[in-house]
Amino acid sequence: MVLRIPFVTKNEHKVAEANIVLKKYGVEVYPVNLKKIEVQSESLEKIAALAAKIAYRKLRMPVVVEDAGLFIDALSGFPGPYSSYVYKTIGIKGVLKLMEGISDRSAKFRAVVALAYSGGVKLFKGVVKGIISLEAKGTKGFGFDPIFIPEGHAKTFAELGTEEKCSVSHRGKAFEQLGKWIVENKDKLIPEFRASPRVEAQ
Ligand code: ITT
Repeated sequence: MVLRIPFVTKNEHKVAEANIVLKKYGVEVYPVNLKKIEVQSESLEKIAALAAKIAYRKLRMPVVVEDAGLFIDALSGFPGPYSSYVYKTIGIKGVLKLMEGISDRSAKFRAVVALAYSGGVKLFKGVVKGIISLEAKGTKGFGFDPIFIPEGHAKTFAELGTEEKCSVSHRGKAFEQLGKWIVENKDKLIPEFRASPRVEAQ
């Protein structure tokens, strides 16, 4: 039996990447079209936890949300929690421009996955270190993938492709932990799905 859990996100890439990792744990997430309430905060943990809590109140069944961001060392962690806004405004070109002439190109992606259920909110975190490339390369993935080269690789996430990205990525690591936790705590979650009238809601 596959345990299907709603994932509040409008980003279908996140869903696909999560499912690559969750498959081996007998878990699958599916996107739900619910507004993800994002508080203004510098903390991905706070943003994800509160969004999950609110979604749980609405859905009344275990639910997952994720907040992620790109943190560039030379820019004091910018864009961090503002990654989505920065991507939509100045975009990849703008970030490369900000990095012009900067030799320290180290950066990291962070992801915080929040699972809300009757027992509260559990957080699962993942980080991947790497560097910002000198130019955008590759067509796979989404967001800042074309300018992020993970440690130990010579290619950007957008050149590597989803499977390889997930084996090292922030999201891959965070969802790995979620999968393990669910396997160990299935007894706590399954009764809640049974009790919910909206178990198959999508
Ligand atoms: P939801 O909030 O609906 O889940 P989103 O794409 O807006 O989707 P975030 O708020 O977590 O997600 O935004 C983080 C931004 O950081 C995202 O829009 C991307 O630009 C970037 N980002 C996060 N993870 C990424 C990844 O794996 N690869 C490339 N860029 C990523």
